[in-house]
Amino acid sequence: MKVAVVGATGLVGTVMLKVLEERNFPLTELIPVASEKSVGKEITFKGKKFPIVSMDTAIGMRPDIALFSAGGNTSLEHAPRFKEAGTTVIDNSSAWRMDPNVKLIVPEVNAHELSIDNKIIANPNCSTIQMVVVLKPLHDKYKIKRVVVSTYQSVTGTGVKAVEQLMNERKGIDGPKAYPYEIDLNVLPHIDVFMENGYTKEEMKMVNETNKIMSDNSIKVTATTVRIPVMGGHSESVNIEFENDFDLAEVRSILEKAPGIIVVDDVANLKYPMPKDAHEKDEVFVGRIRRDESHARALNLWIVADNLRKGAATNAVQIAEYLIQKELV
Ligand code: 2RA
Repeated sequence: MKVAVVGATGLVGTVMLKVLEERNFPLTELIPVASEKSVGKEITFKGKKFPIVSMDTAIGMRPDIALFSAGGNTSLEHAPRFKEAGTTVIDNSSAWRMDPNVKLIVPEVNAHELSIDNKIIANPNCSTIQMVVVLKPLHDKYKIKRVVVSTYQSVTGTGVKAVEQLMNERKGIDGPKAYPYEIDLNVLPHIDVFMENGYTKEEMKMVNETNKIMSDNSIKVTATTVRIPVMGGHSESVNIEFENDFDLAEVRSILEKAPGIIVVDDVANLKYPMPKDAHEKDEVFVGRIRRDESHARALNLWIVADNLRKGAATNAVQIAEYLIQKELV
């Protein structure tokens, strides 16, 4: 299995390489791809050195799978070229997510939709992935009517420059700015650009991607996405209104048995999910499970996951694993 990692030197690309190594992904050849300035440098994978190559060289090597994390424009330009060469592309950017001809996949939710014809597959937005992993088993049992979500997102979601801004501010030194305001000791109710309707693009991603992944446009979703000065992962406060009544103990049992979920919910002993505990893990952590006492059929949850792993790299690698397992590549 020849695998290209496009954007191999970026934050998510680096994590994808780490996840491929950790999960002993069955690759016979690794093709790291990055911008021209990195071509010729080497990355180490499983103790072996691999030269970083250009996009054209990688396409010419005809990989079986290409894991992309190189931005939307790069993906729009080059993913079709890999497809033409017979490669299956799994793309982390938002470029293809809402394309009606492209599958938007979270393996625990809708991997069954994949077929051998899907040669460009979209990886959802990190804040959407961790939420739908939890929504899916509850929707199957109780049918979700509406979701209200507020997120508390790590600066790692923005990238290296944002991490540098936070660390510089904590040290009291100046440096490059990823945000319009200080992020240390602050929160920014602003992720990505503002839209006509007053939502941000990040918020509308959560709305639109959730309906597509769940294959149910009847689910009403509203979101407020917020940037906070943490590193380990994204946190979300989620309120779910169901069509049907539910039993709290049964909800907990369903979540404890659901794929990809770890329930951490023992407030008597101060046990609840936190980004510092989710960091570098691949599961979605759920806690603070409780009835919404203001509504007969509503539930409150707290959901945390490492946005660079399950929110991006691990989800993409899990899609690739599924394709191999089902002989779709
Ligand atoms: C963020 N979800 O956290 C977006 C993109 N990674 O900034």
